[in-house]
Formats: sequence, structure tokens, C-alpha cells
Amino acid sequence: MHNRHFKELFRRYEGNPILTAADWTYPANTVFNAGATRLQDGQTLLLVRVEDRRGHSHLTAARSHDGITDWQIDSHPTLAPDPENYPEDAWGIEDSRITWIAELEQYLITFTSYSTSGPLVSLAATKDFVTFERMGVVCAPEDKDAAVFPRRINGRWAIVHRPVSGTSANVWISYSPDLKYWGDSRMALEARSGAWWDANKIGLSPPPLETPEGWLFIYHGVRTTPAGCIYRLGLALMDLDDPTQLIRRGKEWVFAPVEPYERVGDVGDVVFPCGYTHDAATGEIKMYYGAADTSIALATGNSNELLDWLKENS
Ligand code: M1P
Repeated sequence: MHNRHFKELFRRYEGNPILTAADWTYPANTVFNAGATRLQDGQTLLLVRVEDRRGHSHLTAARSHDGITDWQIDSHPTLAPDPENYPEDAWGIEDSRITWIAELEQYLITFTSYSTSGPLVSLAATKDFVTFERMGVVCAPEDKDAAVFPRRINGRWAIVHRPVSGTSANVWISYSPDLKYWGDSRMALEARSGAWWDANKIGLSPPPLETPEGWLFIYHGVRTTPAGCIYRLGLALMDLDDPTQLIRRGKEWVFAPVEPYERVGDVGDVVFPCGYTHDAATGEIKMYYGAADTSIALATGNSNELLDWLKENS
């Protein structure tokens, strides 16, 4: 239920959900948790997680001129698991995050490979979302919710990821000279504890957004309740030169499952964005999120409003 006493930083598109399995060009159980980017030709591309009736996932591209309607969906998996060459894909690939790397003139895509030893982070590069260069495993299991920063930081590439240790899951950052060997890992954002909405388990949602004030993180927090988990979103601002250094972190969540398509589905009470498009001139963010692990929905916000909110609420 919406509450008029809270300022809504993200406004839902009235036609939500924008994509469901019924839109698909081939049999699918659910479509959700899509990476997103704006292509050079102005189209919005979503790299959608498609789950089949085995429970395994692959990634399929959907393109739209306005980023809202008339999605052109590939007729086959765009990036499929390849367990023969990449055994870590044994149980599918999931939850892509897309970063345009201007220096390399290509997109880097992180995604979860679901290996028999648990989920881990894989990396791939593409220029056109037709052919992909697999770049191997960058974070061993159990690790996911990863995204590459769009530029080098002090000469090194940087990646956000979310290793799990026991019952604790926090956001970490690792560095690389060459996108192959990763290290100098440090925790950047720690799950809160006790009654907090983001206690014990958090993870980056879309890739970091560079702003003049710092790297803006939209992250998910998982509240465990006797009735199941609730996935909500919060905001944090990290230092531009050293993104392991927190500048501000919102106390309250800024987006939560309230609509029926967010509350009911294969996994209810989940909002899970893996991507957005951002208009640098206006600050407009189109945030694409998985709803209840079943469909894809859209909410719009503004990066300037998010930064202002953080100033008042951290
Ligand atoms: O079912 C909710 C989400 O659970 C996992 O997210 P995380 O490990 O970060 O909590 C993922 O499987 C995600 O795909 C899923 O939406």
C-alpha cells in the first residue's frame, strides 16, 4: 500500500509490468532482472533473464525505441549458458549488469554463472549484443550482484561484487590492471543488523552511477521475516577516488514491493533492478526491475533528487 507521508523517489509506469513471459517469442517460465543500457542508435536494450521450465536461466535481448513499449525481442537466447566450454554455467546464467566502457569502446557484462559449487561472477564483452567474448570467472563462489565501473579508478579497473560468508553478505570492491586478475579486495558497504530493513544481506542492484558528488549506489536489502524475505532498495554515495569510502547512506528504503505484480509471483515481495538508463542532461533515470522474479517493470526517478534525498536522510 502507498503511504502519502513518504516522498516517492521512483514513480512506477502505469502500464507495468512492461514485459512478461507472455510477450516472449519462445517458451519461457518467467522473464525478470534485466541489465539495461542505451545503445548508440538511441534504442534501449534490456538483457533479460529468462527462466525456462527446468529452472535454468539464460539472457535474451529486448530492444525498444522509447524504452517503454514495442519491445523487439530476440527469437533465441542472445547469451546462452555454455557448460561445455564454461563448466561454471552448469545450472544457467542470471542477472546481468551492463557497463559501457568508453575507453574500450565496448560493453562489459557481468552475470551470475550458477555453478555446481554455487553462484559466481562471470564477465563478457560485446560491441553489438550479437557476438560476445567470454572473459571467464572474475569472482569465485559464492559471489554475485557484480558490476564493472565505467572507467578506471586511479589507473585500475574496479568491480563491485557481493561475496557471501556464513549468514553475512556485504558489498565489496576489487581492482584489476587488466580485467583478468582481480584483487586488493575491500568491503565497501556493510549490511546492517537486527531490525533494519537491510540487515545481514545486501547487494548492488544496477551498476554504479557516476555523479559530481560521488558514485551513486542503488542497492537491495533483504529483510528476513517469518513469512519470507522482502527485497527493498536503498541508496548510498561512495567516494569518486576511492569507492570503498562511504560518503552518505540512506537510513530508510526508497523503493519496496507494494503493487500486486511485485508482491505476488514465483518469489513474492521482490523488486530487483539490474539496470537503468540515465539522461545526463536532465538526470532522468529509467530503472528496470524484476518484479516478484516473474516480470519486468519500470520506474522513473531523477539522479539529482536522489542525491538531494541522501543529503537530508543519511
Ligand atoms: O529471489 C530474489 C532474488 O534472489 C537472489 O538475489 P540475492 O542473492 O542478491 O539476494 C537472486 O537469485 C535474484 O536473481 C533474485 O531475484
